[in-house]
Amino acid sequence: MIEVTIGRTTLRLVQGDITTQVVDGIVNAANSTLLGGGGVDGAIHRGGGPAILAECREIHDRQGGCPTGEAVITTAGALRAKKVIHTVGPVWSGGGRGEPELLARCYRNSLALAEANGLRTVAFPSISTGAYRYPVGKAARVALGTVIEELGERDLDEVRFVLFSRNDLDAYAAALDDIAGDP
Ligand code: AR6
Repeated sequence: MIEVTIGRTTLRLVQGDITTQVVDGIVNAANSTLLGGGGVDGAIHRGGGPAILAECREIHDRQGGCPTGEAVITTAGALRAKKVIHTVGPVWSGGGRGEPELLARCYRNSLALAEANGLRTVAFPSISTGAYRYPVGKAARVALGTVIEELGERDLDEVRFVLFSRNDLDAYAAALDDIAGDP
């Protein structure tokens, strides 16, 4: 585990499964339909049960899903977290189509939604670096750079990145080292 303090917030990098984290809110790397998929999205819906999809469906019917870079919030169903924040990362297509800014908006909007809903502890997966093929080293810099910038504005106790593989944890650790100095 890697841990640094940014203002009043503890920023942690851990390797693990986001669905088992004991935090107020977990973030889902969803798609714009909000109606489920594979990867972390599939794991969250499997673990949380049908209550999550029911709320996603309501949002889908009300506002037509969720555009890339935006975020919405639902129950976490049977998961230990209280809420799931669903955000839609960009599909990587070389980096020249606004992918870094869109990815940064996922983190910004998710943190704003967390704070607006009174969540004190929030866990993120590595958004866009699976099915959406964003290179993990580049994504890690955007993710950590954005979160560290945002933490000046937000009243949160902990932001945790839950990386599924050792390789991803190493990429995030290297990015944190570059951005924040020796952790
Ligand atoms: N806990 C933490 N991280 C996980 C877990 C888990 N249980 N499972 C997978 N990961 P992806 P994307 C990691 O593909 O690239 C879905 O079908 C995974 O190893 O879940 O944003 C959606 O519906 C990778 O590092 O999300 C969308 O259609 C990271 O989570 C699309 O995939 C993200 O991989 C979104 O693609």
